[in-house]
Amino acid sequence: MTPPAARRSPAELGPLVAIFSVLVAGCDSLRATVVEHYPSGYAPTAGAAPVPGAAVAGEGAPAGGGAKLLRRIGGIAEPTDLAFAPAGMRTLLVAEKGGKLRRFDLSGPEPVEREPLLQLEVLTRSEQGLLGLAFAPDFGSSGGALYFNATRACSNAGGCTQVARVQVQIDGERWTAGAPELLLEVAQPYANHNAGQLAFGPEGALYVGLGDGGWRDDPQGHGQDVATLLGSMLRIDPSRAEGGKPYAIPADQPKITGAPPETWAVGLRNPWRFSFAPDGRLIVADVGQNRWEELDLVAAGDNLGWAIREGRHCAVEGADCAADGMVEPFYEYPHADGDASVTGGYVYTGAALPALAGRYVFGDFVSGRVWSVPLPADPSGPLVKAELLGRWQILPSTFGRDPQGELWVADFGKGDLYQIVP
Ligand SMILES: [Ca+2]
Repeated sequence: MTPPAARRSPAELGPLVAIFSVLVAGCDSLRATVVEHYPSGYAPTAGAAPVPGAAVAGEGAPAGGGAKLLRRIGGIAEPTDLAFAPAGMRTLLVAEKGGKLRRFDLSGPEPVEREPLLQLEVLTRSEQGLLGLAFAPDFGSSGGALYFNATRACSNAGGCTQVARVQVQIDGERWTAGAPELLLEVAQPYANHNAGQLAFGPEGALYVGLGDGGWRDDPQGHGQDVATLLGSMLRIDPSRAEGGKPYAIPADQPKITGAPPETWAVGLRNPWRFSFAPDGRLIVADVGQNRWEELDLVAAGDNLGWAIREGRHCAVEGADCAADGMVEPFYEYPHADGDASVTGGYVYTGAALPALAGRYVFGDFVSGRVWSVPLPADPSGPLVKAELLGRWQILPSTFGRDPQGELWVADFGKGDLYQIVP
């Protein structure tokens, strides 16, 4: 079907939908799925759009007490990440794909926007852009280091993932950022699967997720090639410089034969979002290709299986795809009924939705469904079961968790930020 002119095409929706245009080049059925998923709601005037300030229930019969979306902030251009400053600072930073880093004061009943903190020059094709933010663990009321992950111009024609930091100074309501200091640069062969998340682990090291470098079927084999940083989870200690690099390698880094010292786990396709559970375990939502989206509990040195495995299945049907030595997901869901691209979230640690206590909340970027799952003690056991919170006419590009443990979700398409409420 052809969408009416008032609706945006997948390409216009930006990188995370444009991926499907890229991925499904030659696969019209999935392209059609993406387009047809938006029968309404993507024109700004569509009647189904949520009302500002009102909580909007999702479609379906959510288990576990249900949830609604309360619109807190609008007018963001393609939000890619939400970073809440530490407790007491009542500040939210919002990354826009185009490179702007916006700041909101949450100390009053309604968010108040302050001066943008940064406007970075970034590449913006497909899944490129300003993609991730992380406050240093010791960031405080006088400021500190803020890290970002962005695809930027470099000597490589495909662009480079750059992980960099800026020093932020806070003087009352005024935040100022110094010049970016480059920490890590990785050439990207394609404009998709650039991953994007940054997060500090409980031990204080910085985790960087890198996708397989893009296109489809991992044509350069980065997923299982441990010698490349692509297709891997990296872990660095940016609090000190060592060995000629502006960061150090943590002393307990896993030894993966043939891998660069930054490598912490391998076999990832596109770990767009990941986070840490309260017990310290790393939860990665690895975006799938043809049939399966997956959630992984990842430990040091793990091989997550891409591009041999997709979910708990062969990535290529009928291929030799034994999962020997690979870690399988603890949850997977198929591409069906509009579901096509997982967006990882957080374990719920808030108080407003007791039914979600201790459960991991995540969504699907294409269908707008949001679910929760329990975290199993043994991730290699039977797959856990998900409970649907609801389905909304949103493109959930990222979740955020505020200092109270309440969850937010960003709609990439319309640029609204919602809080998940009872
Ligand atoms: Ca996998």
